[in-house]
Amino acid sequence: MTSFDTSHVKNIVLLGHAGSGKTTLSECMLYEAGLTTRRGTIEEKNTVSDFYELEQQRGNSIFSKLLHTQWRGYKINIMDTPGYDDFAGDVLASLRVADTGVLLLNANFGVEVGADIIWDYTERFRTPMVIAVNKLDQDKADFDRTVAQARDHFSNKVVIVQYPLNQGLGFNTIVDVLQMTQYRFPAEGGRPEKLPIQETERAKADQLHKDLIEAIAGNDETLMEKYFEKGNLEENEMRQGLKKAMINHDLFPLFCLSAKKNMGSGRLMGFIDNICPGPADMPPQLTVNGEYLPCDPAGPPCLFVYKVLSESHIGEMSFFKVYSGTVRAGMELVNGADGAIEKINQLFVVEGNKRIPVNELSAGDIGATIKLKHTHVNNTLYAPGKDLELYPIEFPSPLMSIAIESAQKGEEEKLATAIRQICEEDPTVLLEMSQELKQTIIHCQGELHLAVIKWKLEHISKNLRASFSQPRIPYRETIRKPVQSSYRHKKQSGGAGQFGEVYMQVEPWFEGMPDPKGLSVRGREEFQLDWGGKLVFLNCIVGGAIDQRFLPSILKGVMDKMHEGPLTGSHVRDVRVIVYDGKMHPVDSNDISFKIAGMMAFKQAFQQADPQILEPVYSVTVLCPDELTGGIISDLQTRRAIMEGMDTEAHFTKIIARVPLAEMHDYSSTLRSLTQGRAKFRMKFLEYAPVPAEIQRRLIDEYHKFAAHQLA
Ligand SMILES: Nc1nc2c(ncn2[C@@H]2O[C@H](COP(=O)(O)OP(=O)(O)OP(=O)(O)O)[C@@H](O)[C@H]2O)c(=O)[nH]1
Ligand SMILES: [Mg+2]
Repeated sequence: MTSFDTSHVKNIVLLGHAGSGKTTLSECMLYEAGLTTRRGTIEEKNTVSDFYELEQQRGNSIFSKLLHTQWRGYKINIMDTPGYDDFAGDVLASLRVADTGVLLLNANFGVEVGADIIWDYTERFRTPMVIAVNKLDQDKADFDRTVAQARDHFSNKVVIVQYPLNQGLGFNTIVDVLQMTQYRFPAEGGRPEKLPIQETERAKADQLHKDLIEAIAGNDETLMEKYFEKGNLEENEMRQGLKKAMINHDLFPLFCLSAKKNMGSGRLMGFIDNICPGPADMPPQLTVNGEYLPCDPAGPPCLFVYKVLSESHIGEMSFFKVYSGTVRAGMELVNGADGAIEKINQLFVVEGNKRIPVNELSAGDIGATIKLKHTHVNNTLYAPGKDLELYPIEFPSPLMSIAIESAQKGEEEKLATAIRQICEEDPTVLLEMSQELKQTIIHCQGELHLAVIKWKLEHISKNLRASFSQPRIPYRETIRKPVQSSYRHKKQSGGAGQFGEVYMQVEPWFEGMPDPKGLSVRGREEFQLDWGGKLVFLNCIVGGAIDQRFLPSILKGVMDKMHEGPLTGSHVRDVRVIVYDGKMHPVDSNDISFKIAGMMAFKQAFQQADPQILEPVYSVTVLCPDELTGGIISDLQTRRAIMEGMDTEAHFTKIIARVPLAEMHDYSSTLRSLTQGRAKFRMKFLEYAPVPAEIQRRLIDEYHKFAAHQLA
């Protein structure tokens, strides 16, 4: 394998809604470049990219893949990404390192929701974008509608480079208005005949050519002057102008494809190597410490790890892009995250599940290495003595949580290790060991993502048996009225006795609350509780009824109950406790006596103070096509949602509602089946709110049964 210099590398990412044809296009690209002798298909389960059994079973890509071709002296790294939004993390990671995105649209359906979601991501990275209208061979293909939707949804700067002459079942001809050529493909696709544009299409092609020139000139003053002077632009000027406009995110050229029949992919690759920006054309990377790092093969070596994969027989494989310098096998680099030295023992270029060893990779290129010891996704490795850490990828926050436990005693540690390995590979899987809920919880992107996690667990160890359940809800307890109580703890059994008596008032706490009337406050402690809300503890004891030294013990007793509330064992919040009287015994009073008295007085008062269970409420935002709002709102109403309003965001209708977390458990799968995957949602913690009375009764009953069961 020859190594490629920076100016001969292109990094493209294939993007699009699930099923738009990305993997099929990647097969065409490999075939066109002569890397394969036969195009694999999804149906025959033999594509280079979808090599995992799970992908073949489902007929969908699940993991992003790195492929590459050599094409007219260029190395084109191709990242094929999964279309399902559950795998958005992989899409974001690939976008981070790509220099051009190719967004596939299915000509049958126009702009689907996945494309809208992805477009948002590409705006975040300002990735130069090419749009490819695919499946033009299908009966219901509608090119004009797809272009109109692309302009409407993405940008009016989507500019036609090609249009189909005969879309639908007999599709075989594309008119190219950049080259002003008509391409007619043989029935089996591949290399087209290049023809002059036929007479009947001349006027249309001329007009689109003019539109293209004007769009290009409109972004460049020099070109605009030339265009005014000569009424035209040379092909070379158009190329340069188009490239510049793509880099600035100003123009989005649009192409035609039938990936299935391999029509159009050769010209698309020609455009990629000829015009699409390469790594050195893109703005330099900004390092975390504010310096610019140009993509220079002679600069200090610096690489960024965007993906990690574990393979049973080779261990951990790290995928990276070289952002500066030339990385050579055997080199030692520093990991910016912890300062550890990593030795790059072997370098590879990657072809699906094949690795081809190379000696070096230049700035701009993408490759992989194995057996790094301390390196994770989002780490930057660079030359010792430098400080070149790059900004990390911001992965989407989780949308679904599930509790997991080992189904076999003694396997807990094995299971934990396997989950940690999954988290290492997939930064959108988060693991939480919740002390409060006494559960191990996995946070992920949705039902499909969870199915993949389960599959990975099995893949890591066939014998691991895990069971999954709905996570408990972190309820809170509080009170609604002030109550006074007292408790005397007295114990006399031989030796030293125990005695402590406490009088307290327990009140709902609120911001700006005045001090109690008729009592003088001698001591005040305020606690911002770890679980939210406050405890205010006032010492209003008169005349030394209880010694100052016992106050911390009383507080400790109260705090224990705050930790494990009297109603359901949930944390208590927003309470003010006033200790205003009590009694001591000269010999028997001690810390433990006052701790018990404090705890019991608090518990009694709490139960009489109109106690209330609070539940976490989330702000839920659903984005969907307008016609689906009715069904989504009716479903939300069955989840005790309070509708907050509707709006628009990008091309979605936005529904905003407040929904208790307890009602959101299955939301990702329900929303998917309700809308055939055409809607997406996000949720954010808002506040704790009172649960309705009947739910409070049920929760208390359940807790009592649970506690009785624990005691039995
Ligand atoms: N008729 C027709 N079918 C196509 C074309 N391109 C892809 N397909 C079919 O569409 C289906 C989906 O194709 P894929 O290549 O798996 O699509 P993808 O975008 O990779 O899908 P995900 O990986 O799930 O995101 C397969 O059945 C393909 O055979 C095309 O141009 N014409
Ligand atoms: Mg695919």
